[in-house]
Amino acid sequence: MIVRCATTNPGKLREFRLIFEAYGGGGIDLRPLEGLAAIAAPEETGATFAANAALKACYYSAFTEDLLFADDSGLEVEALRGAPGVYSARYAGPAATDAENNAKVLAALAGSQERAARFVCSIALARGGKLLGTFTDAVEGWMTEEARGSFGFGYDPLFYYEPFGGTFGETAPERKLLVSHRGKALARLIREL
Ligand code: ITT
Repeated sequence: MIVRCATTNPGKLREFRLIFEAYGGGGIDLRPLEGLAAIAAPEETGATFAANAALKACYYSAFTEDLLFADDSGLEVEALRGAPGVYSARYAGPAATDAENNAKVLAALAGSQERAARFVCSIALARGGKLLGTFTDAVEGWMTEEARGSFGFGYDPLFYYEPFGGTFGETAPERKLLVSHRGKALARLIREL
């Protein structure tokens, strides 16, 4: 069975490939959505990860006959009342880099002892513009005071995961996927498929 993935984020795509490999493919042939770069991205107007994942999956699935999924994910920091949340990719501005977003979140937390945070991931599955399901999961951790490690992407170097004794930036991708928001949300989708 061919399943298309629609994401413009290379970090996410790398992780999806790894997760499908870890599940031995499960009879699923994962492929990126062809021509994605030429398709205008939809506006992410949802108030929740699940709403934005559904919006992206429905939109992009109109460009293929195959099943397609999209991911909406991000970091919720308790002391920042859930920010950056659904704005995680553009926290420091519409074209912000990971380094700029990380610097902004560290500045917002400067001097704060309250550093609990979670990553959340919603994955929506659709075909022909119709939503078939949404799968959400999360992982709890702590915000560090400086970036550590160069694995992963986004906020990984700032996210301390206590059971591993290090940040996701210091965690090999294969290990991150066993506990991560994305690994667990995709496992739910794979079980459904
Ligand atoms: P697509 O919409 O094309 O998939 P995007 O990067 O714009 O790509 P999102 O709107 O879902 O996707 O934003 C997710 C952001 O949340 C991402 O850019 C990272 O900054 C952050 N993020 C999500 N998952 C993460 C992870 O596993 N590790 C670190 N940061 C993550």
